[in-house]
Amino acid sequence: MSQLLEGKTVLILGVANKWSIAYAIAEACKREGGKVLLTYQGERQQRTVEDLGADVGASMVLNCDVTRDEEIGTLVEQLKAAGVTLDCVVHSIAFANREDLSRPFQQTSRAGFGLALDVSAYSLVAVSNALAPLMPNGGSILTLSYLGAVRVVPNYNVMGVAKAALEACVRYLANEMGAANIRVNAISAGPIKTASARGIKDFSKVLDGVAALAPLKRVTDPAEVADTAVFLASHLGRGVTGNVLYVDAGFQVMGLLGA
Ligand code: NAD
Ligand code: IMJ
Repeated sequence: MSQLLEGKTVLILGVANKWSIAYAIAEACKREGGKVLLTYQGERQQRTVEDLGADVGASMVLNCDVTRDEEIGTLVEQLKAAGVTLDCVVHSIAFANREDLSRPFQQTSRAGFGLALDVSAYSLVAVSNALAPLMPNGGSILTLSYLGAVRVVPNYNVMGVAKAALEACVRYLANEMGAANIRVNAISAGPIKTASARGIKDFSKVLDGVAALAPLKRVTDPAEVADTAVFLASHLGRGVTGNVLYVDAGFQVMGLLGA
């Protein structure tokens, strides 16, 4: 069987541990013959991500906190120095203050709003602009979104606003980068039990609700998100840009829930 990412190099930002959606994407990229490079957020994650990198044959595992322009700059310099060119960049990063994901949305502070949008939306713009020069043959940029971008999901709050901004960034970036044959898309994934879901009030109920109500009558498996990421990164995705693809067991098509 031919492999979909043979000869392609994929940089993946957002692996924290083996449950990360980004790690499932790294595994799928490796399976399809892609060369995988990983970044991690600060020293605290270095060891874990280096170990996971070894499991997917990552040739480089580099530091990058996306809120720091100088760290994005250093990342680019390290890649350039190693003579790397990229075919795909996966942005699988989000953060909001925990208190902003539990108290009423209307109480969101200016600082909390800024932080959520900086980490979860602006970082896609910064990373895309910095890495585009390393994609001389065109390529595919991919980010992860959630239904809370376009519908009200209890407690998602400022993250929903950040994901709405992220999806708009995808469209504006896709328009500008298309001339360089760089495609920009988002996958809107159904709820998955990762570190970013840990401690979220009633998350088990969210999963049970989706399993009961979604057309496929089950929750989303990270490997399904990863296979769609492979499609978008590969030649098969060459006609798709500026899009948000739902990989959510069909949940988003439902109008009346529970009927
Ligand atoms: P995760 O916690 O494993 O991944 C989030 C990643 O963001 C971590 O690796 C973390 O280090 C990184 N990050 C946060 N702030 C950063 C910063 N300043 N610089 C660099 N990296 C930073 O959880 P996940 O569920 O795999 O989340 C990945 C993406 O998928 C997120 O964008 C999330 O919103 C999205 N998503 C998750 C779900 C879900 O239910 N788990 C559903 C849809 C979309
Ligand atoms: C997160 C909060 C509230 C409801 C939620 C989620 N639902 C889902 C998520 C229904 C599916 C997970 N998700 C899609 C995210 O994007 C999570 C982002 C996130 C999670 C945390 C938890 C820990 C923390 N800050 C966070 N910032 C962003 O301190």
